[in-house]
Amino acid sequence: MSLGTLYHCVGARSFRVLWAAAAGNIPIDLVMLPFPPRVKHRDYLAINPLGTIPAFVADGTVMTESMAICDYLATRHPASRLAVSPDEPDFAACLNWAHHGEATLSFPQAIILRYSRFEPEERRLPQAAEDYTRWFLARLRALEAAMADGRRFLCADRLTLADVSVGYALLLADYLDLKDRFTPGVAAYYAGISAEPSFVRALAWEKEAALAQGISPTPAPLLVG
Ligand SMILES: N[C@@H](CCC(=O)N[C@@H](CS)C(=O)NCC(=O)O)C(=O)O
Repeated sequence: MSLGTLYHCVGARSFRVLWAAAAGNIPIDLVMLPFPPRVKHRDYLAINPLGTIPAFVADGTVMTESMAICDYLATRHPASRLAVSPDEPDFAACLNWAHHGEATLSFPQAIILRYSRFEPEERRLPQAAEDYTRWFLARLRALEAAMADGRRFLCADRLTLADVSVGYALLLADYLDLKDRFTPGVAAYYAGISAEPSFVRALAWEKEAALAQGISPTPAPLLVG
């Protein structure tokens, strides 16, 4: 039985939810929207007044934070083993990475996107985009340090919410043409995580759903720029 309905735009943070669902074999319904729905699909504001993506409607509640939704799915579907439980050594580390991916890594990416791609030409700010690119790359230092031992996953020797959160930030960096500026440990981690079968399945699911629902399969960050 479906755990809820995900509202998703190709390439947006809601990819984290799709990836978690694909990795954990968690049934969800998927509604694809054009980006930005705030402008191109005004009816969406009745579901999420912020107009941001994702929205996930479950049990009559609308959730609008990508990692909270992933946490919800992992908790409701423990067989997925996407969460690290309190009695595992990496419990605290997993929580920290799961928040780090959005709060520390994706935050500067939103500024880069806005001022290098989404704003009309005359409102773009190359200096802001470059400053926040450097900020983002500097914030990858923690990941580089964690990868020094060549591990494949961030926590608990398996794919967890930590990888879903941080891995999406790296996918977005790839869309932003920043992959060549990754340090070696980050580059190796991204190569491994983006080759994970669940990641590949989630990308295929996203593309298939977009085409089936009449939405462009081009990731939103690549639509302009
Ligand atoms: N912290 C939220 C951020 C949501 C967010 O800002 N989503 C972006 C897409 S990745 C968005 O909807 N931007 C378009 C807009 O602000 O209208 C999350 O993790 O889901």
